[in-house]
Amino acid sequence: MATYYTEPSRTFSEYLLIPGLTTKACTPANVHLKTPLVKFKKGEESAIQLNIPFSSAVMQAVSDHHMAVALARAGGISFIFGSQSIEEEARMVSKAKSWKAGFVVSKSNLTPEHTLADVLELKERTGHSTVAITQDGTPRGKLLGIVTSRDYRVSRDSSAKQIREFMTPFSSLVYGQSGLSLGDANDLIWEHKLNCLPIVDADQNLEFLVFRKDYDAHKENPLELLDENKSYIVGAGINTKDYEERVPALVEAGVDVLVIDSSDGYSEWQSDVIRYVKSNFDVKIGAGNVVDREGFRYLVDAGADFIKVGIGGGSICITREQKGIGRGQASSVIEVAEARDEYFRETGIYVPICSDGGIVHDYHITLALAMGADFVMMGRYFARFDESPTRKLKVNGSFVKEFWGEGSNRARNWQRYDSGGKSNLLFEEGVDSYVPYAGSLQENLDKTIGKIKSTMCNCGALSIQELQQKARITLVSATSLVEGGAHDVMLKESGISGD
Ligand code: RVP
Repeated sequence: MATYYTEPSRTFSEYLLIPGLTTKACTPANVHLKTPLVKFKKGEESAIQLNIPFSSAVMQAVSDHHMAVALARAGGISFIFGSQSIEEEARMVSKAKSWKAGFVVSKSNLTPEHTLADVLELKERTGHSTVAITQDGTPRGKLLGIVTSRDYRVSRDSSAKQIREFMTPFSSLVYGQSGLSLGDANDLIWEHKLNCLPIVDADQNLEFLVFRKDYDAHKENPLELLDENKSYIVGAGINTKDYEERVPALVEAGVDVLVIDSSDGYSEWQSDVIRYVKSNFDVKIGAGNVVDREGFRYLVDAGADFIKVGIGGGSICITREQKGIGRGQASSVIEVAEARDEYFRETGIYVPICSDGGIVHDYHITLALAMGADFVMMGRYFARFDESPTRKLKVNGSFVKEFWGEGSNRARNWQRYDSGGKSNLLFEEGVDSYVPYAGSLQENLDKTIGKIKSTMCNCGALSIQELQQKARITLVSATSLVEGGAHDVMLKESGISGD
């Protein structure tokens, strides 16, 4: 007879945190979000620790080398998608690994035809006083000059003055050629008393800016996740089919950590992959996805360094509808976290778990952490940003970005859904969609992290570990959910004019 669970499987929106005592020391500035990525023994530290508990999904529409650099710079990790050729994936890993900390893609750009008013407006909006002037106004366009606040006087100059009249033109700029090392860039900065050194390619197209202040202390990215060679830490996805060719290529490219990307990871295939990797390479490997104690234990016994949790909760995922398998994300995390703690008590080995998929609101992240996740993996969240690899389009007057599932016909990642049959995707388990465009990763992360830290203070917790110990979590009734949003008021519509 089948086994029946007495409890329904639940999702994050069904829970809330109840505040604990907030001491005066418990301020967001004192909260840290450091968290282990890979397993470690009691009393020791994890060999890789994230500075923020975020990872980006192993998906074509989310994690390429650009995302990997941007997220590592912020303190998290990307897992570059594996549903591409081995060569392409290895190339992306190697690009991300060779990206040098200190080189930034220019965030404020205008053309010579723009005016002083545009410069001032941009400065007000972004806070950056250095503006790259390129032919087409893009961060990678032909560099024609630079504007800094030393180039104009707001009190004297007309705001209609064109940039071409007051920028420092390319002919007077000190610049570096692409391929310059950070050390050499810094020498130029000091020699010429610069604040910013543009790096251009052979065709004068702008590649990066190197700021004096970035080199000095990496102050802008105090949380960046670097290896001992000051390269960003980068992850990559693998599958249970071509791992004997893919893993050596990724290791050669310098990958720091692998993850077996599968919709259902409780399988002998995964166990084989973990054992192969462990006996041939010195590289960390995560496995999954699982939703219960048994799945966790099976993959941990095979040697996995972390376990990914979640089936069917992803925003683009239709696995539950198509196959009738899965479990509410909250219930999955709660049970696997219990299994992880049990395993730790028994063996003294702590195996981090990652809650993957189904994060809709920022507070879902805090709940996942409070329920025992060590970090989360998100697809939709990151797909909305400039740094994701997909096209930005205007649909019905609003900017959107494309976002498609690995199990959709567009990605055709059959290896992720394979259970030993033919080498193709028999039916779709994901959809092709749009998500609202949301701007830059860092701006959004700052807001999300601000909310998480604030909630942690409400709960009296200064670290994720403390949150997990102290959190008090309640189920919410369907009726009380209504109370959580704005209710019994008439919302003002934007754009209504007065008198
Ligand atoms: P979300 O953050 O809700 O967008 O979920 C992302 C997760 O969804 C991925 O990390 C992966 O586990 C899962 N996914 C990716 N593709 C598909 C699919 O096509 N069904 N599901």
